[in-house]
Amino acid sequence: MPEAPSMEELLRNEPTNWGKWGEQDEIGALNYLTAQEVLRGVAHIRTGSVFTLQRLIGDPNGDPVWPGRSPAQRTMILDESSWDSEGAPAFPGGLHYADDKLDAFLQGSTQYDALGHVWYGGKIWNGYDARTTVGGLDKASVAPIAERGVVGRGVLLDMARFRGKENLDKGETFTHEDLEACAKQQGVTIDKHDVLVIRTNFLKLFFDQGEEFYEGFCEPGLAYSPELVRWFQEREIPNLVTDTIANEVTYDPGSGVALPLHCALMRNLGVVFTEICDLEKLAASCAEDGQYTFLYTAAPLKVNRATGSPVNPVVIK
Ligand code: UVW
Repeated sequence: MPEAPSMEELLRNEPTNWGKWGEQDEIGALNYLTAQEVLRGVAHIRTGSVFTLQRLIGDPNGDPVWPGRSPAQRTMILDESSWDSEGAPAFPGGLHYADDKLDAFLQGSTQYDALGHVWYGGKIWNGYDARTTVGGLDKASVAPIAERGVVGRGVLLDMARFRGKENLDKGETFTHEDLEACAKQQGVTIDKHDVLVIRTNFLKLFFDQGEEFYEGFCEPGLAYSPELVRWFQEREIPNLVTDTIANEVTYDPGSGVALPLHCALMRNLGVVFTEICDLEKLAASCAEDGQYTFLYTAAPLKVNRATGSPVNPVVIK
């Protein structure tokens, strides 16, 4: 394969939404989710069934993470044994309690990426200087997303079921046209401002394969094309939610470039990314009752200057 072009070269003709919501904007396409969009989502609540999309942090079977990151480590600080020894804390009335702490990559589980999480050419979302990331994100951190919250109509696109598979394979790709075809088969439309929730069930392989999962690591997912970027721009998609670690095919098969949609969608258009969701219960329910649309709600944690944050999105059908 020829050497991969630079991100600048690959995306040189791609649109940006920089400035569209003002020079100080830090939430990008979430601006599309107005109060009207919240009510449009609410109109898709039919039975009141609730689904939470976060994976368990500290899963005894392992936590899938991007290569180079490590799963969260929870440490017990206080438990009943803490009162065995002399010098244990003493409270009037004899109260005992448990405390623990987490040492975690903020992108090491189900998570929202901040818009300033990725960049190229020295500029992050909205044209802010990439130097504003040094020591912490002064611009476009996850905190403004957390402050805002994410609520709107969600639509599940079950690509694994659409392809008649238990899970998509390593490096398997799909396009916006495939998403449309999947929606059509499910009897729904992808409307302007929908939160896209895409199921691949690829992380099943993490739990089936163990360490082998990381050999030749290449997740399946959406593949970059100018048409796909235009489709996201025209549909004004606020939030891309998937059950993979990085929301797109790891290496663009056309160019070899790693994660170009992080740049074309997140950095340029301000589309917010949510990764590593567990969509299995939601997908089973949608397949059973044929209702693929719902109210999608999520709020990452308010972590100052952070590049991302764990989240437990809640879907109500
Ligand atoms: C990278 O950006 C490398 O990963 P993610 O978006 O999964 O956090």
